[in-house]
Amino acid sequence: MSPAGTTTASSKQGYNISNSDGNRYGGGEQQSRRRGNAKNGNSGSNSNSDGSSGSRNEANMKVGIVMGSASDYRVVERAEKILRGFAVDYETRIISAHRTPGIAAEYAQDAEMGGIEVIIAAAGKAAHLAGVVAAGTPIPVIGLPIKSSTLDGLDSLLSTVQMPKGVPVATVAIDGAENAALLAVQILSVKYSQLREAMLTYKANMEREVISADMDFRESKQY
Ligand code: C2R
Repeated sequence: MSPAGTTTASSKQGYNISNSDGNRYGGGEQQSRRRGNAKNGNSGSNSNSDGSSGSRNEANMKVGIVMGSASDYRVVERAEKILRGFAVDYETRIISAHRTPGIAAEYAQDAEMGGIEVIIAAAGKAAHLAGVVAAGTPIPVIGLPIKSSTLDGLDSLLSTVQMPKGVPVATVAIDGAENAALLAVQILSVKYSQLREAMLTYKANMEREVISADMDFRESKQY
């Protein structure tokens, strides 16, 4: 039972963070691959894109990303990039609470068993995906509202964030893919101290970049 496709990525550990633009925060070597039949990242074998047996540890599968449609991927791929930068494993799937309700429920139910520790759910329009997934799992769910309609994403934002009490969805900004990934990293960093270190470095780099931009700006204005 597989939707249109599944993207997975895994990275060897190592955090040699260099900048805050989403390029690379971890020194780990990336291994990306497509796997069409795995329900989640832990169900497959440890083979890399080159088919060789990888050093990937099953315990590395951390973030599950679901998106309501392939059309959301232009935003979601920015979250993947951040996760790769932190050497956090992820798996992205196209699952819709509206169009594939059975698979959505099954995904939520099986996520924890599959080793997923945080879920990012991206959807546009009447975005019920994050809420439905959150209803079916104790794992924290980050809602990523996608701007995909004539309402500029306000519909997605409200339908993601306005959850009834008892079923929280930690919602980021409309198309806020980077923050969705960063929040996922921060949640994981409670358990994985190396991610906390990486996040501190990320923040220090970001601060340095802004200070440097400020200096350049003031120099150009000759203040
Ligand atoms: P199409 O581009 O496939 O028509 O989808 C998707 O996330 C997408 O942004 C248009 C939009 O519909 C959204 N969608 C949802 C859900 N499933 C798909 N909001 C859901 O289950 O909430």
